[in-house]
Amino acid sequence: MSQKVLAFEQKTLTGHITVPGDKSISHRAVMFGSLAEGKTKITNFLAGEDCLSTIAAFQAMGVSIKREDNTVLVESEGVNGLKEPDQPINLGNSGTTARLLMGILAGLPFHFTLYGDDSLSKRPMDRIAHPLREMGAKIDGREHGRLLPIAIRGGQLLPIDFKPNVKSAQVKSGVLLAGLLTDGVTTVEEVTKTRDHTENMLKAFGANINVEGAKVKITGNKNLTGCDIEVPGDISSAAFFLVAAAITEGSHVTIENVGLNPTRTGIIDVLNMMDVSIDVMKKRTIGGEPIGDITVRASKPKATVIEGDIIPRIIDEIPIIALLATQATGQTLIKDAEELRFKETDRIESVVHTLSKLGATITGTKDGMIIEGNTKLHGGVTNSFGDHRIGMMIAVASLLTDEKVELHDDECIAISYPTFFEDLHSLLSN
Ligand code: SPQ
Repeated sequence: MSQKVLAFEQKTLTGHITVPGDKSISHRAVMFGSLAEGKTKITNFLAGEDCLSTIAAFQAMGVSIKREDNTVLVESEGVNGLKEPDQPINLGNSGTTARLLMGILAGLPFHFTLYGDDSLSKRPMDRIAHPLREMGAKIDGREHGRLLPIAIRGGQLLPIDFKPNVKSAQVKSGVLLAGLLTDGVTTVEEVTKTRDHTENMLKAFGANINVEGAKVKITGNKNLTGCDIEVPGDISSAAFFLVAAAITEGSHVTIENVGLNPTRTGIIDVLNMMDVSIDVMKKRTIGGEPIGDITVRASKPKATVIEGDIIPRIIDEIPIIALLATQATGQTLIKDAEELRFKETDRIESVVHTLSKLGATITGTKDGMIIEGNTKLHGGVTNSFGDHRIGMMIAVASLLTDEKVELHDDECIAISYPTFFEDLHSLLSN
């Protein structure tokens, strides 16, 4: 495990950067390209470790996938060209690969074994195994299929009408992908809308999928056709620099070509709610997804209450929002975010532990956190616990400390943002 000493002399961030491609969209582009007949060219692909696990999984099923830097070419004969893998499939650290892939594999006439790293092996898979079993899938694994390693004997499935009891785009997507491989109409009805990249992109690949309010309907057994996908910059990665600029004196940062899908832009709403100076410009659309440039200037943030339907729209940004709240005037409350407990770490526990170590006054609750503002943070020895978003939160926190911050296990940042430190250094050196 590697470690970094974070001690920046210059702490003002200025300039323009682009962040790497969106992780959720990159995964889906490889998966749907592999299910589609013909060629799919993916540009601005995120070559982070999680998305590389998705590529390897489909290569193991015989799909030709070639990558040169951030461009990926998928050539597939479609669903009928997929083969049974010779070996168990390693999902690494990636929850998205696990849950979406389970939906696909359940409908293929083969046997699969899936496993992941220590973190992924603790994350719940029953949320997707249950509806897939209802559709007729044969799934077994540790704790009756709640935990990886998991074995799937795929085959002919039946469509279902499904109302998930967790707010999860991965569960919705896994069921829709299983639905794609059945005869008939599968419906997923969410209480709170989660990210909708699966719905948008399946349509672009030619699936018969319709969104009617909170309901998504997919009619199965429709062949997909390869297409070109340009991946927007990942707003979840941009969030680290948006917050860094807001809380460091004199900063002024623009992040270009960031994805602005409304199911993902809760961070912009939160920054506005907290009185951060933020502008979104040059709004346009690429490959069916809205994008734009976001500028943030150093601000005097104010505390807020974050709860309800916004939570799925900021779920991956909550660690960095918690850091922002330590610098706000007043007490910030985050509620309804129990899903944080099922991420790469229990992100309520890991955020509270880490920020407390750096001097924050923060308390974890069952479903969120209570964070006191106006806090002077100090240096210390920290650990990402293998969670990329905790690692990046620590790096941004170190911009607020007079003393050095030791970050242990920093290499996990490559899971979603391999060039994070290069981009940070470039903004600090202007
Ligand atoms: O893929 P993974 O490991 O689950 O990654 C995370 C992340 O922080 O990058 C969550 F830990 O993002 C998820 C996100 O939280 C990616 C995702 C997707 O692409 O569909 C959806 C969200 O998860 P969920 O469980 O709410 O559906």
